[in-house]
Amino acid sequence: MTKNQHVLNWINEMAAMTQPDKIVWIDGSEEQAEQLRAEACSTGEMIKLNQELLPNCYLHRTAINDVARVEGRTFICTSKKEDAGNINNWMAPAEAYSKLSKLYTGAMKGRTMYVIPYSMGIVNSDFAKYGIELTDSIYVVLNMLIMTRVGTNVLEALGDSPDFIKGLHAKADIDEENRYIVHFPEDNTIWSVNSGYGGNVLLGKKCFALRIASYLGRKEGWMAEHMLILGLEYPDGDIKYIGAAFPSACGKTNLAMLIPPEIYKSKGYKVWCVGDDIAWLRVGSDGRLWAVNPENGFFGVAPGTNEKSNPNALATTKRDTIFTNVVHNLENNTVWWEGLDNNPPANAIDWKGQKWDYTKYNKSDKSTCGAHPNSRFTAKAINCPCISKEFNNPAGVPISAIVFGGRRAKTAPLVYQSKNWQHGTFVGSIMASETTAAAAGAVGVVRRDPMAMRPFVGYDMGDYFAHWLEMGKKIPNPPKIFNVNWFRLDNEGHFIWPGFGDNMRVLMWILDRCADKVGAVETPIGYVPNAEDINIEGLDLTIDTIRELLSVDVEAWKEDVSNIHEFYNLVGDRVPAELKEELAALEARLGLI
Ligand code: OXD
Ligand code: MN
Repeated sequence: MTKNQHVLNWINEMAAMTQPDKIVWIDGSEEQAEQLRAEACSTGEMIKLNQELLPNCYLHRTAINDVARVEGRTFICTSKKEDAGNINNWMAPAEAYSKLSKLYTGAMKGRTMYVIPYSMGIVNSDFAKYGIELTDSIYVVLNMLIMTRVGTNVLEALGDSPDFIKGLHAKADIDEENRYIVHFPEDNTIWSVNSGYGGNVLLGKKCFALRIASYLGRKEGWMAEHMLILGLEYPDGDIKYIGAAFPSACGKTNLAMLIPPEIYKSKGYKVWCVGDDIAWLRVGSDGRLWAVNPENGFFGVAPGTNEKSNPNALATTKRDTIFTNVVHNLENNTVWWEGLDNNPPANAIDWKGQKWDYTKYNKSDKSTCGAHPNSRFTAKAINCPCISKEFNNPAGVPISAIVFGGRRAKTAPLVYQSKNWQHGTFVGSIMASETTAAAAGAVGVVRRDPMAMRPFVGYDMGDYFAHWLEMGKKIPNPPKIFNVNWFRLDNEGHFIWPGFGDNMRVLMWILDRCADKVGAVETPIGYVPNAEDINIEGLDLTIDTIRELLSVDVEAWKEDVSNIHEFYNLVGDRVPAELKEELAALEARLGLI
């Protein structure tokens, strides 16, 4: 399929080590994909679902010990330890190559090595970056066909160039003790072994599009971020785009596919999804920041997805979808998960492959769940009813606002705006989420997750902050930066803000601020809305509740500041002076110094 010697030599070398019985090149054709689906069904690797109700949909179960990303076994292998930083696990490249080579040796004996040429971003566009993943898993091939752009055209676009990301994945024995997800940013290489779970093995996603891409972005002057991208259309047809970063499991997919509340829908407002997880951002020739979603599909969490929380995601999964670790409903050969509806199937198999008795299901005991809490759907972006018409535009979309957010019971107000790019970078750098404590109203443990990138920056976190500041200097017309918190709790531990589609009310304020259409109140942490500027028409909330949601809890912030100091100390020497100055200025405004 290619004469590129860099590609061929590398494949030969990897094949000599892993010793597959045969090598199959993936060409991106439907015929080949169909053959592979049939093969996977014949071995039990996948189950073909009811083709009338769920055309072209399949079910897969991972090993029981292999159901999520493994941050503890994820490494950044730069030649100097300090370049990987204090937040990442580090191993010397030579040590990592030698350790993993032993695990790979002979690992594909009796198996087939599939060669997947893929592009992150639209082939031949300015944003595009190419990768080749070698894997012995048909499940990986079929997921990559959904999540990325795969095919011979990628090899044509690559030509004779050595500029591609070399990904090697072998299932080996799915041995947890020897599971490694290892990145060599200086060699454009990713090695993953002993896992079959998506986030660890679909190497285009977190490994390439975030960890390696963030490293390349710093070198080349662009950004790779853990952000959804959405377009909000006004009744006159104008569309404004927002990039939003939230830690995993904070509702990125739901926000990206938001259905406007009736008060907006009836006037002709619409929301379009460009991406739900990853954004690559570059400065455009017009001086604005432009974004693409480098992926081609959604790898979404199934539990909790339903007609109310995310009807667009649900509709997207009705065809061409691979479900992983959900309940198999034997009554009609379909799928089910907790939070889909109130009708768990009576005749069903759980994610572990065991007969599942739904009457024993107890909401507060995860071990009784039929679907694994991190069970997933892999679905095509183009099947999403609200996919943006710019999804396939190689130029991307111009970003008006960047939104950060996490789960905070008290500390963060519903929304606030930073003062400028530098302050906005500070706001992103102190992002945090609290684990939900069981006791009503109790505040959980704070995990700082800067820009929602803690597990995904492919280099030192302090250098990453510095890169954000540098980028700010290169964008003549930068987006405004905001922070939101949908998760504020009342004293009884209930969420105050309704969330879901109603989050649009906050996005409207954000875009009004970007267009200089609305005022704000200056507080020690930034600008918050005047309560009457959040539209509550049609909501069962009073303006006083909005005031409460917008209030800045100075005592909580004072406590938070010491946690921020600890985190900056952990990040280490490379935290930029500008951010330390922002922290000192915040302390002064809070009356601490
Ligand atoms: C994540 C994901 O864990 O997108 O962030 O899967
Ligand atoms: Mn994610």
